[in-house]
Amino acid sequence: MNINPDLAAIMDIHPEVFAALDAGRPVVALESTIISHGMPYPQNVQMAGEVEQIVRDNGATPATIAVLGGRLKIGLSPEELQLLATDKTVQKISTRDLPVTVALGRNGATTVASTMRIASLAGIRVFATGGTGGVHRGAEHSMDISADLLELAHTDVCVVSAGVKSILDIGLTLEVLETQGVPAITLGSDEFPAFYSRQSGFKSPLSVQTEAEAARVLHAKWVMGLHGGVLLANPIPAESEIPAADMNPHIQQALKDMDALGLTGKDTTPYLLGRIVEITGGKSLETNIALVKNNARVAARVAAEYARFCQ
Ligand code: PSU
Ligand code: MN
Repeated sequence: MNINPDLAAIMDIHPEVFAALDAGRPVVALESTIISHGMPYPQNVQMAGEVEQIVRDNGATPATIAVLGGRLKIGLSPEELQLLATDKTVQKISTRDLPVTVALGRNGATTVASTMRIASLAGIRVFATGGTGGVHRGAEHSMDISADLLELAHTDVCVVSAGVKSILDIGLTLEVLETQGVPAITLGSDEFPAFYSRQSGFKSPLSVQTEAEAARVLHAKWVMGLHGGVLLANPIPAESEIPAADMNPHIQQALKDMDALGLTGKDTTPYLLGRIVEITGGKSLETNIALVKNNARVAARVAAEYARFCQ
């Protein structure tokens, strides 16, 4: 591995992750905002451990990413996962926050955007999450467009997600991805999925049928020098989904409650996720956990297939 010494000086790559990267074996990055701000305790820490195990069971090494004490951490200990799951002072940090968090020696849980960037700095090309950020509803007035979309435009990482939550504007999100040259590819379906639900009402711009095909797409993209990420959308299994028709009224309610509180910016996604758990009596949390596990499984297989191009 070839990492510039100034960067290496602020980075801690877990020995197991380092060994895998050094040998060209498959590694899957995992984010930490989903732990600190995406789910309640103790389900969050349990999910984090189980997802790492699923990555291992499917032939790859997990690397959960965060910033702790100002250091870029790639691969966390069980104690560090517990800290992220319980310490309310840990901030949700996106790419714009990285310099301050590092310079001032703070703790931060990384979003899709900042996890992608750190993964890429360490040479990790495949990343599993739950759902990515996107264009928020009403963005034509608020300009609230997740930095996740901009990071996908620039950083060479494949993000495996269950699509985009319908708390966002899915149509506008797909438009921004197209403008930025980001392939949005659905695995095994012609319809782009909506996180809790398999159906979104939007046709997927692109699709592939297998993880091996997805890995070939990554190789083709990057070998052509087409920099930037790939969004690989992986629909939640039918037995775990909340159908779109059941979900939509819950989402409307959560959006209404958020407007009443006047929440904006980085607080909106954590609020909406938490409110939807309350409104659904915990059902959406089960669904969220099921889809993250499903994404970890697929990401490990994509990473294993992609590693064959890098020998
Ligand atoms: N979607 C989820 N759970 C999450 C997130 C998204 O189902 O926890 C987090 C991710 O870290 C994502 C971030 O990058 O929310 C997006 O936040 P924003 O909309 O503020 O960009
Ligand atoms: Mn935002």
